[in-house]
Amino acid sequence: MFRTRKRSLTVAVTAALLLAACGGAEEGGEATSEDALTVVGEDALVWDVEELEAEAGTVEFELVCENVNHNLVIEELDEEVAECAANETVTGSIELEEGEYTYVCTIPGHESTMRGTLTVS
Ligand SMILES: [Cu+2]
Repeated sequence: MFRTRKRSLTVAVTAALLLAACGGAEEGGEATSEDALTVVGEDALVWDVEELEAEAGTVEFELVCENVNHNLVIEELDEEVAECAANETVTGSIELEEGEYTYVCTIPGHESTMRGTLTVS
């Protein structure tokens, strides 16, 4: 005789709630015209923030380099605001009228991925 033994399989479904608490990835630029916009050039050749806002006039940047050199250029004006060596933090400023600008690192190999939009109002 052939006996089939039935086994009751209890599948415990554990609902894992993965709340990715991405620290600090807020919309970076609530700075007033007095405050510097902080931009970090990360080792993966990306900016930590890709959208910034500022008021027209003198716009100040704080540029932080992780372990790779970067610069910050306002592409539309072809003007370099700041450049930093590895593990360095520098500041720089530029006069900007209202408009939308692209801040880019022009170091060869960085330009395609290190791009952000700065809205000046
Ligand atoms: Cu760079």
